[in-house]
Amino acid sequence: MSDSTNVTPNNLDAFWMPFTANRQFKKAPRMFVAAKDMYYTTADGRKVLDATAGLWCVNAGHCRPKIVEAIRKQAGELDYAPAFQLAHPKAFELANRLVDIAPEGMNHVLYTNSGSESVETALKVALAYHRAKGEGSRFRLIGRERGYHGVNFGGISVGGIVANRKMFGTLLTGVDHLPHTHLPEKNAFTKGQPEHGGDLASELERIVTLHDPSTVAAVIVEPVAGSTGVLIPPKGYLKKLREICTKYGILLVFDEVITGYGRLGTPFAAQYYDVKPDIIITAKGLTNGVIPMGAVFVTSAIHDAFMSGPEHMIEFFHGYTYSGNPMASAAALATLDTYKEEGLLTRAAELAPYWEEQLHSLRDCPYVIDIRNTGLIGAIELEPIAGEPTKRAFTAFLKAYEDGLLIRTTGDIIALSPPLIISKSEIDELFEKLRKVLMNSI
Ligand code: PXG
Repeated sequence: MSDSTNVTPNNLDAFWMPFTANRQFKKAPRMFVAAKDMYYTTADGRKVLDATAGLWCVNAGHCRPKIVEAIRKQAGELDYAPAFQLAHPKAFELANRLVDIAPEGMNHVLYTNSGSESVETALKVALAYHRAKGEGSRFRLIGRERGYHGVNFGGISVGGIVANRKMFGTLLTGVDHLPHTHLPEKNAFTKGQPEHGGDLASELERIVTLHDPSTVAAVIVEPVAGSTGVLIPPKGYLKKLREICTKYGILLVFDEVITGYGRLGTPFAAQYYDVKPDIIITAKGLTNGVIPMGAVFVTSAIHDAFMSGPEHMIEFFHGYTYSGNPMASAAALATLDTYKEEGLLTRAAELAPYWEEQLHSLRDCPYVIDIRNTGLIGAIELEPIAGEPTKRAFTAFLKAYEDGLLIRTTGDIIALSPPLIISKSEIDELFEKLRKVLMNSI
């Protein structure tokens, strides 16, 4: 007899997997069939400690009862309601709850189904806002090298990951990029915010002046860049970006897809760094990763700029079939309840010192050239094997998986971002396992 935990599909060919080495994976598949709290269960029945919160999304840990129950209940009560010109109460209740935990003044929420869609939504709001105010000449968008803003055309245009851009033609026009802030020769083994690189924010002034400020609509950055290997903002950097944006009437957009919902020990990174953007992009942790959903926060000034013209007219020509859909809204409300009841939106602040100490204890392991951290995020950068970039870290990933630990790698960087429910003894287990991997296998 088989049950859902021991079924192995007999043909892996049809599913073209995302961001995966498909041929390699299909020769030796890695499958999860169950999860609870901090652990996955593999198809061959092993427990794997989740040091990545899935893909930075399962902030409250896996299969949490309130969230499971809310989804079950919602599925039997109201499965779907049209998103345009009609609604259901939970979408409004959720927006109010979100505004309550957001930085002051971020009073309105647009729903999406992913981080990538949140990015497109934010960029479109930014362009349309200036136009609504009679400043349609502001069409330029400024991103940053090594930025990741999802995989849709706007996001890869403002993004700064070469591999994600080079195959896809001309992308959006009118985009420029700030330099990235990764300066390992100066900042290696920094705990928290690096000392060097804050002045790189001044590059924004150069770029804006080059194009003329009247052509620039928005600047988009991740407060902490996750996908390109955990790049923590140098001291003063984000505040300086804010100053320059304010000076020239440019919107500042924080992409908080990974930093949102407690990752740094405050609900959002904007609060952690005490810098107020005009737009905040979120997804992932909003529903604990359980049902796809994103939310874009905007200030009243942005929202109100659209609320003119005849009242029967649509104010903003944008939205998705599944914007704020009932299942996702129910999952998000239960997620926020779980975060609140367990203090998870601030728990990373309590754990951060212990996390930092344990993480940096790996400094003596072979090939470690940098370790960096903030909140419940950590990165270990390894010296690449000559002529074979990414291989050392990927080998560590495979070995860790075999040893019962899920890590994430990007290039030769190991990124760690466990669920915010992790205990000190699970932190110990994580770093004991990782030390063994780094000492023995690569
Ligand atoms: N913005 C940021 C800052 C992200 O980190 C997205 C947008 C896109 O979100 P969606 O939901 O469309 O994937 C992301 C996604 C990793 C990793 O391991 C990071 C992401 C996704 C998958 C893996 O670093 N971030």
